[in-house]
Amino acid sequence: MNIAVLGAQWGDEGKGKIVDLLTPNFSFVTRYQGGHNAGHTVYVNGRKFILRLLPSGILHSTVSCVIGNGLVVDPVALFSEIDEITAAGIDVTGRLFVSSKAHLILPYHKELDVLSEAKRGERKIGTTSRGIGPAYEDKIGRRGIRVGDLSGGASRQMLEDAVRHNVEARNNLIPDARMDWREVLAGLDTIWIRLAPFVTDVSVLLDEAIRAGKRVMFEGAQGTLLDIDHGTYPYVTSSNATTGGICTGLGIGPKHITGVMGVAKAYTTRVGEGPFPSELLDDMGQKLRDGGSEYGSVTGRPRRCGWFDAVAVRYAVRVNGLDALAITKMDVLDGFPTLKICTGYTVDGETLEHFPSEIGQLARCEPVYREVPGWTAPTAGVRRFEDLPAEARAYIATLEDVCGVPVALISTGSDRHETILRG
Ligand code: 2SA
Ligand code: MG
Repeated sequence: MNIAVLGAQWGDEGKGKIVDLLTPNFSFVTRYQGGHNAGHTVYVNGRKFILRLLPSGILHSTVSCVIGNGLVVDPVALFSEIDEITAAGIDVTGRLFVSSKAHLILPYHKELDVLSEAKRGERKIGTTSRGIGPAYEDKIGRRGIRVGDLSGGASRQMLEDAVRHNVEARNNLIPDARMDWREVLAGLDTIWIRLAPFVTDVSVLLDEAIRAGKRVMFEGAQGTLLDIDHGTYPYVTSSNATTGGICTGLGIGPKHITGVMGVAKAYTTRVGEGPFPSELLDDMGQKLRDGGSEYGSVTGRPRRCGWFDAVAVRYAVRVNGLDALAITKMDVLDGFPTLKICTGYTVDGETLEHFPSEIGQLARCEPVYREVPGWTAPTAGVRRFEDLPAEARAYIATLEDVCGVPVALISTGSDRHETILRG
């Protein structure tokens, strides 16, 4: 089985832990979209690793990791991440592959990200200011610079023209800017020296591996509701975090994806701007933030917290074709006397059956809640479903019922072992 593990909410669902846990069953772990805006936290032997651009499987020395063409790669961020894990005794030599077709995030993209946010004023997206959006803009605008363009195989003149054009365009946008395109070009030559050994045709690599019976995992970043097409546009990231992004982001056929697991927290969080119907702006929201340490793993921003939103997760089930859910951070709900699950939305006196596509309508949606009893005995660290308090088992059964898919995995703590695997 080649399975996808992706976010069923607004990101930060705890995908990193799930990917890390399942990795021993796979030969490859691949990323297909996004960039170093992701922050996948994995604890190994009590030690915390935050992976941004590298697939979470990198912590296992026998697994090969792939950065697909669908990503935007900031080489400086990539090298510093490689340095960090190398210093921790993890060697990436010969097992990290970067697509020659991935687009580069260059020094001007970050500034353009910040500028674009400032220009939007109150309508800002709340981006991670990593240059993700502007790099994807260049890609779609057909002026982007790809990893393989640095190889010298392509025309040097074309690369030079592209860099000059992009830097000049950026200088025209930023007041008093005088970035020198020659310096940027020289920087690319230095980058290539270090990047070259990792660069490959990822489509060929994966297709051959899968045909030879090797197992591949597809690791999503961000989440379904941050997807550029299916998320809460315009409050989204600039890539396809949903299953559709896997084929385009790696260059493989859909039949190579044999299963899709969605990861969702036992409640909901969101970082950045945009509508969030089940958001809790009261003490309860703060309690979830404190209990779940809900702060951006890359930017440190406090995450907005709310009850589990089954309308949103049902939507993720449909858009991604989810086979099952992994429910994370179950232990954060320990000790709440009662819990709420958002099972529907009402808007303008009408009950909605489906997650709305129009942002204005979503912003006006009122959650319809089902109140369920909490549990007093802790779920923290529990490893067998039977050992969960009855109310926690009932909570999971309700989630299965309202989301329409089985819950195959429950996380009861941050460590690999603090997990319930079902069937
Ligand atoms: P961007 O930078 O263009 O991708 O931002 C656009 C929106 O996407 C959201 N976004 C995220 N949401 C949750 N987690 C993300 N990764 C980091 C983490 C974020 C952090 O794991 O904690 O450290 O703050 C992530 N990346 C992008 C972003 O908030 C915008 O709403
Ligand atoms: Mg995250």
